[in-house]
Amino acid sequence: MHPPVDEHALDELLEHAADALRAAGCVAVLTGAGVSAESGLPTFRGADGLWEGHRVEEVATPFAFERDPTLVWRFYNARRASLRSVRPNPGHHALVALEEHVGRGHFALITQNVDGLHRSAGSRHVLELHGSLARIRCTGCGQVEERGDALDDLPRCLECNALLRPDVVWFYEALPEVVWQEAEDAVCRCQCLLVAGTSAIVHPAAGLIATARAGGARVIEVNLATTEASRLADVCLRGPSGELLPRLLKKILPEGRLPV
Ligand code: BV8
Ligand code: ZN
Repeated sequence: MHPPVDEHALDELLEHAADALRAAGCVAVLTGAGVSAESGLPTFRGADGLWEGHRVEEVATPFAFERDPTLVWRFYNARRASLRSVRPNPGHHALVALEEHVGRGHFALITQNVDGLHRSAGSRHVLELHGSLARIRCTGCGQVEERGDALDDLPRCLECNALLRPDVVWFYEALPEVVWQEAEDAVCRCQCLLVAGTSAIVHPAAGLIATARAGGARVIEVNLATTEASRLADVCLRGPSGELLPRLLKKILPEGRLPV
């Protein structure tokens, strides 16, 4: 668990972070699995870093799918099933309020998460770098569709009978070009990048933090622990995003009030 918090020091840091956000005309946010932890979804590299007994880097690859598509589908079907019982947490809702406060066209929420919780919380401009668990893609005809329902362990395309796959970006696969370009543009344009709930280990997503800094942006990190992003951050807020993001927004929003 994270170290005990000195409330006064934390509030000062929250004030610094609020100053950086207030001064920014354009804001970008980069999130990882940590922002969904308080919704009950396990992170990738948490205590055991295992998913259903597997390391994500071992099952989330095209080679694993080619070798044993049933194993990969069982891994994804378990995660898809858990989505049906989770809801956005106050951290997700705080980011919706931030987008509304900053204004469309001046805000981008870039996420590595595939759980769809930012969208279901109401975030509008969401760039899903690694795809979405609820979407599937045909390995034959390429058809893509939202399939939130339960799938069997070897789902096939109704059009061409080829194997379906989760529409997520596996390791050693390129990120979707258009989404990636938008994310790069957003961090180049922003004056403040808020990095929340990511270990900043996976590239190229993690590289966006250095890109923002190179463009002169202030970087704020919200995380339970020190990460690869911490050395690039102007302000490191240590604690759970579901608690710190609402506190940060209350400092920025007029009347300090978060929409319910
Ligand atoms: C590519 C979708 C090339 C699937 C995912 C060596 C160096 C650099 C790069 C590489 C390298 N070797 C290989 C690579 C490339 C590789 C990579 O980065 N590997 C890593 C492991 C080193 N990258 C790739 O393969 C990428 N593609 O490079 O392609 C290419 C180019 C052209 C043509 C062909 C190929 C593709 C990467 C995408 C992989 N897909 N997910 C799925 O989800 O099943 S990545 C996966 O990791 C998830 O998307 C996840 O979001 C992402 C990052 O993890 P985090 O979100 O950061 O989660 P993590 O558990 O690590 O951390 C959670 C954090 O939250 C912690 O810091 C914790 O303290 C904090 N936390 C916890 N609770 C809370 C909290 N914080 C706040 N509040 C809390 N309550
Ligand atoms: Zn097909």
